[in-house]
Parts: sequence; C-alpha cells; structure tokens
Amino acid sequence: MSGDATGSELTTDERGTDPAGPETTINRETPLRALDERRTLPADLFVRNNGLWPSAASGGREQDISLSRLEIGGLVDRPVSLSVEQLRTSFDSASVSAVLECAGNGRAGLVPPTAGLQWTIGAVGCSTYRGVRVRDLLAAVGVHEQAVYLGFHSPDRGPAGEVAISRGLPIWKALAPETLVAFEMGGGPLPFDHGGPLRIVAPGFPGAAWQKWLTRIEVLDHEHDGPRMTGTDYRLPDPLLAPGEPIEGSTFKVIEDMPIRSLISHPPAGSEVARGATIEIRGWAWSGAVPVASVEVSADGGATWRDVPLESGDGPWDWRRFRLQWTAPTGSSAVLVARATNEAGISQPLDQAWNPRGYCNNACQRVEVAIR
Ligand SMILES: Nc1nc2c(c(=O)[nH]1)N[C@H]1C(S)=C(S)[C@@H](COP(=O)(O)O)O[C@H]1N2
Ligand SMILES: [Mo]
Repeated sequence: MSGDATGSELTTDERGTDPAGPETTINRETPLRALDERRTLPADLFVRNNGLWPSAASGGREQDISLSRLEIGGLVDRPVSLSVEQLRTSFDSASVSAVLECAGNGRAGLVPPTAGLQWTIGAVGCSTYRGVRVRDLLAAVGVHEQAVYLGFHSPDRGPAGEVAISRGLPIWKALAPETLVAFEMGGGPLPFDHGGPLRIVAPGFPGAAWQKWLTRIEVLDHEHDGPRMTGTDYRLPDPLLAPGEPIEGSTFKVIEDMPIRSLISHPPAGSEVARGATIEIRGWAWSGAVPVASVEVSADGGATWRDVPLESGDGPWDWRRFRLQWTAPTGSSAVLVARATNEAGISQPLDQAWNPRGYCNNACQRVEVAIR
C-alpha cells in the first residue's frame, strides 16, 4: 500500500528523460520534513512538469515568460490582453490557503501497478496563494450565455515541440470565489517553478487543473479538449473497471474533485520508539468539495481506532492538523494508520479501488515504527 516511503525524489518522467537541466522534464516530491509544516515553502513543494520548462526550447529559462501577458478570449464580448501589473493593480485581489495535490499522488500504492509517475505520498502540499478571482476577470470581459468551460494555455512544450498540457475548468468552478489567477505564493511572487508569473489556483480540483505559466484563457461552449484533457488522462472510468478489463475512453469522466485524504507527517516510517515512551502522532487531513469532518488514528494496523481532535484551518481549502499522544506498548513494532471522513460520511478506504491510470489513491497510509 501507499505510504511507507518518505517523500522520495522522482526525477524521471513517463518518457524516461534524465534530469540534467532546463531541457529536462522535472518531477519531484515534497520531502517528508516539509510535509510536517502547516505551509509548504515553494522550494519544497513537489514539482510536476508534463513537458520541458517553458522557453527551454528557445534557450532561456525565465526571460520569455517574464514578459508574458494574460489573454482572455473565445466566447466573450471584450477580449483582453492584460499585463501582470494590470492584474495586480486594476482588480481586487483575493487570497486562499489550499492544498495542491497531483491526481497521481499515491499511485505507487496501486495493486496491480499502473503506468505513470510512481508518486508515493509527497505529490501534495499546502500554501497560501494570492491573485485575481477568475470570476472578476470573466465579469470584466463579458461571458456569453453558451459558455460552459474554460480552456487554459501555456508555453511549455514536450521534447518534440508538442503542447505539454492544456487543461481547463467547468464554468461553475471558474465562477467559484476560491478560483484564482494567482501571482503570489507564500507571500512572495509566484516562483517560476510553480508557474510564475501566473497560474490557476483551483482548490479541490486535481493539480492538473492548476495550469502553470498561464498565458491564455479561452471561454468555450464545450468541455475543453486540449492535450491531457481527453481519453483516460486525469479521468476516472464510470463505472469502475477491474484490472485487465478493456478500456473504453468514452466512459471516462474528468476528475473534478479530489478525495478525502490524510497524511501522517510524524513520526516518519521506520522510526524507533522506546517501549513505554510517549510520542506525538500528527499529520494533516484534507478533502475536495465536501469538507473534512473527522479523523481517527489506529496504532495497531487498523484493528482499533481512536477519534483525534482536528485543529481548524485558514478557510475551507486548508488542510487540518490532527495530533495524538501515543505511548508505545510492548511488542517489537506498531503500524500507525490515520483515516479521515468527510461531512458526507465518506471515509478513506483501507485498500484502494484500482483504476487504469492510478488516480486518486486515498487509501489509508500505513506507517510502521519499530519499538525497542
Ligand atoms: N503549464 C503547465 N501547467 C501545469 C503542469 C504542466 O506540466 N504544465 N502540470 C500540472 C500538474 S499535473 C500538476 S500536479 C501541477 C503541479 O504543480 P507544481 O509543479 O507547482 O507542484 O501543475 C499542473 N499545471
Ligand atoms: Mo498532476
């Protein structure tokens, strides 16, 4: 199952590219020590690039994108091209603390394994973002009645020059108050690695929808069909398929909500605890559209559970701290498990239902510690 690995470094992509420099696709997890912090520093937050860094093809790493503007077009009355400065000064800004999680987080725990980056527990982090509400931008350009979806565009490309990823959001999420075109992260300018100068922040949606290096928003009268929007990409089959069953792309639906999940950020797997010693078991619980209601912790691999108190967060999209003081019993080891439940009564499963692309694995993490 997922979880006993500790924020490992993933530096190759599905194509097997080697990490070396800006010409390379970089993917890396948030380290476990950073996952124990309430806010993930930009330098620690996982990085998921479907292609090369933007402008790698033209030689520079940051210079092209720093000149970028945001265009808004498609089904609008008044198409615009806005500078980052105009976004900062001509619109109200809003801030949101939100969990960013790749839909493939936990994929390494799926049985049987699926293709794709073998993320363990660290394709996630929680930061505070500031930017302009997408709904304010849409109000400024005047959206036509037929609008149902936004398509996002960015300059990053794959090795053969193909568009790396172009995702979007349904209009209901674009109009939600938490959805931003962000220009700040953690109180500073949004760093290039995380999509600076401008990225989409879509709390509760999979990380894929948080388009980085955003340069164009297109208002559409149909679900966006850009690269990595269609087929089985960031989609789940409905109904679920068993391993080996034929894959029929038309039964796959865009993932619009991340599942209820928790993370034990302390103690690390493999820690040694003295018999009779009391330590703190702590971590985070988060969810998509339906808020977290409760967390239980087991120190015997899921045989018995205790309710643990949950601290409040900064608004509905923040992750929430749980803590439990635990005294190590006699025995040689213990398996710590956390299980979160949302307000609709949905709990994390102990074992994950399989899906062909290995998305949304929210099975309870198991952290084994040695008792000495
Ligand atoms: N332009 C662009 N935006 C992108 C991506 C990308 O490769 N290119 N990756 C997406 C995916 S799959 C995820 S999980 C998040 C990761 O954001 P991060 O690298 O800031 O952690 O960005 C999303 N936005
Ligand atoms: Mo992702």
